[in-house]
Amino acid sequence: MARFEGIDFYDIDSLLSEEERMVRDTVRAWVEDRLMPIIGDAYIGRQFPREIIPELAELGVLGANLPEKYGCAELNNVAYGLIMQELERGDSGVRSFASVQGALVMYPIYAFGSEAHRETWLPKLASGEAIGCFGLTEPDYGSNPAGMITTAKKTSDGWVLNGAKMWITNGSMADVAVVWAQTGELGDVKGIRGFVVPTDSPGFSAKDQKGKLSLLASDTSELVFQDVELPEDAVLPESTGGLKHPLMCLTQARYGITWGAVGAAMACLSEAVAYAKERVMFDAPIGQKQIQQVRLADMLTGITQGQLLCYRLGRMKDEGTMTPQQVSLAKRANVDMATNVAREARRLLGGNGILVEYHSMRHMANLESVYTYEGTHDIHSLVLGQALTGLSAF
Ligand code: TGC
Ligand code: FAD
Repeated sequence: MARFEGIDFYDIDSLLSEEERMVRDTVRAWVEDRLMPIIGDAYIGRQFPREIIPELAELGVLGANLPEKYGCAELNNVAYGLIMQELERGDSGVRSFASVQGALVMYPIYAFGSEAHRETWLPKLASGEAIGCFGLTEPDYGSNPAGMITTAKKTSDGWVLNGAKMWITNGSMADVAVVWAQTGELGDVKGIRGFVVPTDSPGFSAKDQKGKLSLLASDTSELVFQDVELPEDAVLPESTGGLKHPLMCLTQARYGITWGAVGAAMACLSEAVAYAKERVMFDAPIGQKQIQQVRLADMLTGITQGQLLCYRLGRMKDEGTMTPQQVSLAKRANVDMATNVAREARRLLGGNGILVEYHSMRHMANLESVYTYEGTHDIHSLVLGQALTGLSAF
């Protein structure tokens, strides 16, 4: 398969700084050289390829938009987005690993933790020495995490954690979990708070989620907390606003997904174009048939629209004007677009399209998870409906 050259119909490249292009090209080359040769086997083997973690750290992609002071690359948000795009061009599970580590573990420790939390955990998480996971979803509270039943009860010298979390990315590999739990209202503090939980704490267990048909090269696990005793300072001290603080983390991760989905779609279009030019049927390349050209034109249109959304969203994030509702629109639109592009690419590939040697079906299956996690497509529809009407339909 030829090296990936990029898809940039509207010359978005010319809007990027030299540093942004350099970051994108570095991660792109790593994906080509290191990830693409192994991702098919990792997927079929249902294993996250752990050997890439030191390389991801070396590339500086873990918590890449957080400060250098804590061992991070301190890149702007467009460069961060481009990293997510390139990683997900390889595989959504690899982007998920980096998203969770950076946006859902390092970000809350940075934004809501104490200086001691930051100094203890951020350099280790940036260097890949420690792996993190984020526990919000529960078996009975997915789209509505406000109802969570996991509790952290205050004791005289700390906290005791009880409950369970479901569908947790990196859960079995993690050294540390950021866990959200009901504490009951304590003075001005609303009742859901974040806790930094070392996974070797007695009473903590993680179990691999069996039977997945999507995101196979990713660790997805259930966490159980049985009387897990935590010190007083396990709580993220600034997480005092109920669901608002975990939702702020989700906004960071959803932002990355917006870019990542475009990367997956680019991989599929690139594969489809190459195949359409080579595969001969009825004495001509299938790319010469009008039906396939319409298919490719629709893919290119969706990707170009998605790229423009990402670019504008990234600049707004760097200016500090981006809203969670704007992120909802982009996550919803781009993941839907990528899901359609992957399906159409797989169809264009005919029988070969179901083989692991090609990438579109892997992306198609992965994107079903991406469509569902970080707020389902429906939930983001309701966020936008509320933004337009002022009426909540949840
Ligand atoms: P609601 O009353 O609307 O809001 C409570 C407070 O939070 C504020 N807020 C947000 N802030 C930042 N970012 C957001 N996205 C925010 N959404 C709301 C809001 O302004 C309010 O603030 P304040 O000051 O008034 O207190 O909360 P609600 O309980 O009605 O919930 C709204 C809803 C349904 C949108 C929310 O629960 C939701 O987003 N549900 C979806 C759950 C979800 O996305 N879970 C993801 C789990 S993690 C995951 O999937 C990782 S996948 C791996 C990977 O990322 O790769
Ligand atoms: P439900 O909330 O039960 O939704 C079921 C259906 O009902 C959906 O179609 C939904 O759109 C619809 N629905 C829900 N509410 C409404 C409504 N008000 N109106 C209309 N329709 C509605 N969570 C974490 O905390 N950490 C992680 O690391 C993590 N990683 C994940 C990895 C994978 C591979 C997957 C699949 C999930 C992961 N999740 C994680 C959980 C994910 O965020 C949830 O699956 C998601 O929020 C949806 O919750 P649910 O699965 O319980 O579906």
